[in-house]
Amino acid sequence: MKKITILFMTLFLIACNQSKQKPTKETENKTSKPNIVIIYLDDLGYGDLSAYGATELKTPNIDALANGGIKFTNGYATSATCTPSRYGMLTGMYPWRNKNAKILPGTAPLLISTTQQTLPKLLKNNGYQTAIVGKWHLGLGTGVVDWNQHISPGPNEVGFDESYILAATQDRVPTVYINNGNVVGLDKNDPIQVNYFENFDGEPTAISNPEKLTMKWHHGHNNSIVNGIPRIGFMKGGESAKWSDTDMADHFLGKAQEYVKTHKDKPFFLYYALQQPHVPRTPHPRFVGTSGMGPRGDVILEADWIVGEFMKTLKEQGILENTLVIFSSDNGAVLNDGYYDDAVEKIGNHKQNGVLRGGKYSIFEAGPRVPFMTYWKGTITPQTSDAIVCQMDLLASIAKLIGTEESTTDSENILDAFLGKSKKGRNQLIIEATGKTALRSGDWLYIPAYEGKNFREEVGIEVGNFPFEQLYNLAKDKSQQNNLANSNPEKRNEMKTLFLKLRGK
Ligand code: NG6
Ligand code: CA
Repeated sequence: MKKITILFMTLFLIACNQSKQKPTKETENKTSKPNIVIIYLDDLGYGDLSAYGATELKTPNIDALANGGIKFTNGYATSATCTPSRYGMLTGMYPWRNKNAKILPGTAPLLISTTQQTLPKLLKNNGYQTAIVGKWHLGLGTGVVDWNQHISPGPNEVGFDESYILAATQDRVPTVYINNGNVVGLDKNDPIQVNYFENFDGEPTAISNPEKLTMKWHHGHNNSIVNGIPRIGFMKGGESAKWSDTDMADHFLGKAQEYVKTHKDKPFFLYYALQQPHVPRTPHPRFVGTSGMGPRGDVILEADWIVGEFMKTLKEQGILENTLVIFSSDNGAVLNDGYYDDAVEKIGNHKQNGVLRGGKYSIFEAGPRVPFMTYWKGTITPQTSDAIVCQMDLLASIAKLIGTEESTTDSENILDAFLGKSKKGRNQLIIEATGKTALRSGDWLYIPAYEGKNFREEVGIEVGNFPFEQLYNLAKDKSQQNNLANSNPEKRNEMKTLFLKLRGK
């Protein structure tokens, strides 16, 4: 009798346990609250991956995401440069609504208001652990930053529980890592000073001491020298805190892997912003010469390896099927972005922007249209999608995914497109390039008349400025060769009216 009671009680307890814990955990983790990782490259072009048609570079690890998930052919950053694109993605707002959303110096104040909605805030408020590892470039502090004290506000004040970042770009000072607002490895007896207007007395620059350079500057980039590389901006002190350029990719990978390992037991959001293939291109010695295309190709292969290692970590930690991975780039490709590094000379047959016209800085498609994929093993069915999707839409779409709603002004819920349940994304999108905007609507692209030069010689890119309007049918003319503005005035006027309405003019 006694034995039977114990047996029944044990069975009852097991049953309770199963019904209480297992299903709840599964529903929570698998369907409504997957981990979310954004892997974001810097200046990777539409044609830089073999999954997107590159024949001269092989990127098997990133291709695995494209081929095992959704490869978007009409995936956009909001902009053709870094700061506005990151602003758009993290806030869900068009960057042209904020007049300060342009390429920022390393000393710029925080661009995102601490009262603004952001993707990490949304997730944090819904039970996620949140972190950024890598490039920030959205400003820090409120005015003059003292790099020797705790630096705030920054990523930790706009929704990230944890941050391990470089402040601006790899070519801008300060060339140090910042961990939750504190410069890493700083010796208080050797304080850091940063200035974007004038040099510190007696400090070497690329102009005064060209013999100290291991990399030559082509345009800009002739201020302070760090690790033999001339940078934008002047910096003094902080010797022990200076990063190693060639170790940067491994360094960030280590931080991203560590984060995954230590946070895998609860849902997390990791924004992993790699620095490649932005200038200065500094592959680790084990990747030097691997592409035959010079440092730009080498760092793309390095980034591909890094992505593979990171994905392995998700797998080894047993969370691959419970993690939505989004891969993209902040803007299109540029070859010469200010240093002599053979990017132009060794390009061979590689088409860094595929068939798209323009490049980084350009209102033509190669500016904002970038590689874009969503990957979720076991949940997303592999496919190619022509849906128009923008990084800005992640906020409203992810809100929907985790069972909440978000109606910021510009982010659209296109979750079904991101999960491959629909081939329809947004209808319209305003794209931006160095302050100039254009309208994509369906297959059509309308660019207003703009003053200024079309061809920017120093970077060798057509930025798209013409003193007349441009209209393209992107379905038939992906390379924007036939301006239909004159031959199709009806469409042109329809697009113009819509553009002015959406732009609020
Ligand atoms: C430009 C830099 C360029 C790059 C860019 C920012 C010069 C002449 N050029 O001003 O090298 O740093 O800013 O790139 O200084 S982005 O991808 O972060 O937007
Ligand atoms: Ca960039």
